[in-house]
Amino acid sequence: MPLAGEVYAFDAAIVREPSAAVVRGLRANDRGDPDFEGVKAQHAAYVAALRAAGVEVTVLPALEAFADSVFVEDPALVFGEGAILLRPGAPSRAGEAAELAPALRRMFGTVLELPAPGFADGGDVLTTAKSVMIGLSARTDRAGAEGLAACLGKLGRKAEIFATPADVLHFKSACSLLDAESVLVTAGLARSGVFAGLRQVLVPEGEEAAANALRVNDVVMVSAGYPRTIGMLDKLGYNVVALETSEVEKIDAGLSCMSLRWRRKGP
Ligand code: CIR
Repeated sequence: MPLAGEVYAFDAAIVREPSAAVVRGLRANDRGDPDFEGVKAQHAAYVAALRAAGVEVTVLPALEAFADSVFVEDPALVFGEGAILLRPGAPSRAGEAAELAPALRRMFGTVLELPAPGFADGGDVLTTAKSVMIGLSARTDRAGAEGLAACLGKLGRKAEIFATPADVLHFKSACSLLDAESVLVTAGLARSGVFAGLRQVLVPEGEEAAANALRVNDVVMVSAGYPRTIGMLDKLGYNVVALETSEVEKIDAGLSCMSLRWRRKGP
């Protein structure tokens, strides 16, 4: 298993430019289409924040055929030890893993593929110092989660499978790692008891979407629309970077979804 600090120490990331098709991105509840220019601006600020946090970011070109392809976190999972090509659970996103494969094969010595059958989205995976947590959701089924656990075993990682609250898209829509001992979590997911052994920091009621924060090296990126969460994390001593996510939120996305992050292994 990784050293505790390694779970948020990243020096490399992959992102993908949003395509104009992003305005047709999947969403559970329609709050209007996102604005393409707005998504591009929010994405650019996110990439700049990753770079400012010390991460070397590889930017892949936009894919017009895949409306949600800017959310690279879902079709793959990456670690210093290797990458895993997943099988997204939404039919319109099924081809995204093949689109990522060439870049992953260039950048990783080991690239595993999720065995059939089953589906798994990277948004359902939270890596902690103790294990790789996989949430079952509308996108990640039991067969996919078990196949993923087997792949993780090949990379020397222990996996644990949990339920995702019914009202959220992905496991990580409701939680994120703040540091090796602490997780930012909605009250609903906290109640389910999945985070035994970790300090749970609850997002204030009404700011549930803020739970998808992103710890990268010394900073915690938090959606700018949630001032009470930002104030709380600030008071707890975290180095908060607030980023606008209002446009990507219209298609159920947040901060973790827009990158694949890892720490390269030394020679
Ligand atoms: C989807 O429904 O697949 C996209 N509109 C949003 C994906 C968000 N990804 C994530 O939470 N990891």
